[in-house]
Amino acid sequence: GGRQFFVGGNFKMNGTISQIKEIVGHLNDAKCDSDVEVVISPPAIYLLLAREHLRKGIEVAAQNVFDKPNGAFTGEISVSQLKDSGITWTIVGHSERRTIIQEANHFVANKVKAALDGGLGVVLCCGETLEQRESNKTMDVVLAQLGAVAKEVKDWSKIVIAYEPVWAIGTGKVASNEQAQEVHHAIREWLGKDVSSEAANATRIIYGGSVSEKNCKDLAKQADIDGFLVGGASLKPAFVDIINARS
Ligand code: G2H
Repeated sequence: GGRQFFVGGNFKMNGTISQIKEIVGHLNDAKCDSDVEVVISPPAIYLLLAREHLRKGIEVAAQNVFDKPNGAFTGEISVSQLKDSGITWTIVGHSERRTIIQEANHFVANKVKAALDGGLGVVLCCGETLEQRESNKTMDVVLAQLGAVAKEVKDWSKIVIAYEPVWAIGTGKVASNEQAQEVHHAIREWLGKDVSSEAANATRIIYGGSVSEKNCKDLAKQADIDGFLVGGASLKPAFVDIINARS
């Protein structure tokens, strides 16, 4: 208990200038619970636009970052460039990057380390595919993803863990309250064993995968669910209902 509720909006590769302005304007006018940490993550090309129009108190996250300092890395964006632009968070290791772009666990871990070293907060994603779940490999997969980070990073105070079962992402097939709670609890136990008891108590573990204004309230009641990473629904006015899931 005592962990601040965290709700992230992952816009993925969606939006136009006018749509981003509209979403930001809606958030600026919305009544959000004051004790919820809210972070939105538009595509890279709109990060500055969102930061410029968004009110104070809501932060902006990149959807990805590179693990090396500025230099000859065509197409990439550095931690220091995000910082310079007022972007204070980054998502790392989203399953769409792990599966479609084939980012490996160690590459994801290097990005987390670079981001933390440069002073960014990190939403670190993990989660299993349907095939892995059905062959009882859920925790092996999730702990291999998180364990790669634990090798590089001792201080987890600026990491938010997002558990996103791949089979629940964008499918409308949300994990049940019990399925999500079970994995969140196991992640917290692992933090206690392999990182520190402090990390186990303080780290926010948020759920992602077809979160909607309808299913968020019951998920938010689970003991180890400390918020959400919202994809599709973060583009809609219903995002505010998800931010306020606990009220
Ligand atoms: C999971 C989630 C946001 P959606 O990827 O990261 O997306 O809510 O659309 O399933």
